[in-house]
Amino acid sequence: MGIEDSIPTTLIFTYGTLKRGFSNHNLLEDLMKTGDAVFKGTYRTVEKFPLVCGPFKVPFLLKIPGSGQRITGELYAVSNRGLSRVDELEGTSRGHYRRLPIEVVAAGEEESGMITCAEAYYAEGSYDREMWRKNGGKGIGIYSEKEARGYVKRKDRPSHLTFLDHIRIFISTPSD
Ligand code: PCA
Repeated sequence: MGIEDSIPTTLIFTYGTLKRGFSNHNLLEDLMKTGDAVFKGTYRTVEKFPLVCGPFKVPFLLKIPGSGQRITGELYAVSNRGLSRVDELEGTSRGHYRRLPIEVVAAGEEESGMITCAEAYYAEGSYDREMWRKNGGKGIGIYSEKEARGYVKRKDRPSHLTFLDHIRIFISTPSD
């Protein structure tokens, strides 16, 4: 990687555990210390999207625009060096999440109509529709303390199954 890979140029809209106060925020904290990430503020999606919880209360943004609610999250500028670490955490090469464009607007500045093009970690297309169905077509607008209650950290999950196995089981277990 070259010097340009340490400049925070990619805007990442975080909506889940990467946000301040949640379990994976320490990665962004690390990146902010070296200038590989910069906090830009609280933002909201322009379109509605389903935001649901899967196994272990892990949050998933589903790429089904128009369904669900407008989502509130935090925007960060991240360097290429930083992005490779976030991609690794989000399992972009393991079929967990996919990093794709999303349009957001600064919270409280909705009137100005200034749209920012960012990227977000959406659930992979291999299971997102089933996850929406499993959640009864009900999404949340923000991943809050309340929604995160019962979250199980990676290290505390049964390790004989992969994350995708857990997603399959979650989807195929009837809800009550
Ligand atoms: N981490 C990423 C995607 C889902 C998650 O828990 C985020 O906070 O945006």
